[in-house]
Amino acid sequence: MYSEIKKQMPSILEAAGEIVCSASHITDCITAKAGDANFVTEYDVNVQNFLKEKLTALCPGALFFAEEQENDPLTDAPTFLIDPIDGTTNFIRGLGQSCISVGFYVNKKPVLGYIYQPYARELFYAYAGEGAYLAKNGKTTRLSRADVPLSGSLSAFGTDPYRKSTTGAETMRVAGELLARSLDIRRTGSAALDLINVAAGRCDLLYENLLSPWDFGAGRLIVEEAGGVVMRPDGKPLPMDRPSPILAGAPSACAEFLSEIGYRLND
Ligand code: LIP
Repeated sequence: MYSEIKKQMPSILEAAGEIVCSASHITDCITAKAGDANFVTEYDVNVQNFLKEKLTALCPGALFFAEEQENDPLTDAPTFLIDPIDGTTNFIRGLGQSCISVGFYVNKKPVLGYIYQPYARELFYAYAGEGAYLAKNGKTTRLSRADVPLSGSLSAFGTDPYRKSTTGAETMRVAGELLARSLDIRRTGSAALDLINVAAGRCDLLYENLLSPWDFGAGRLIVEEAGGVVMRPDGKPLPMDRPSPILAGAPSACAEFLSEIGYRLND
């Protein structure tokens, strides 16, 4: 099923990636959004509009749940969850660590997931029940991440920066606990990049106090199809219809997180 989407997505994402990589005068087109340090650029909107145009032609009638628009609640209808530039602040600063994330959901369940890292020209994708893959330099590799304990993990965390004035202390508590128990910790500034790093075994765990469905819509499927687990950091299932705290990674590392570190925010 969805063979035409599967066939066309790589070229659509490559073209979207060109919008990101060819951007110029980015600092001239920034708008502040609600919260601390939350920005959107003209390029986020351009990529989102480009993707909506191409995906509407590819899948007429599909709905969109995307970061840079007002969204109706997620329904059971076929829906694309889009973060046009995940890691917007990285994009603004030229850090080269941003991704384009597109998940395709039906009945609020992940069917297809795509994350394109345009600077590295790496396309990560997964089809539900059919595995996760990395396509790069004309070669496609199936992803199968090892199970490792926290002591053998490189642990990534996000800083929930748009709410740092209220959740920053908990973020740093968890980061300190992860540093004490893991090989080391990492913070990339892009949740989608963190999730593909977990799927590829480059990292082994991701924790963040709060992400939106467009941040993790594609990445959760890619991690799960690569042999990882994804949940809330209290062990409950990750909801797809609202922002949520997230824990993703190797099963053993995540189990230790639940028993040794835990989650203390009320949401
Ligand atoms: C960002 C995430 C990042 C998280 C930020 C924000 P954006 O996405 O990728 O990991 O810490 O809160 O959600 O806003 O750059 O698309």
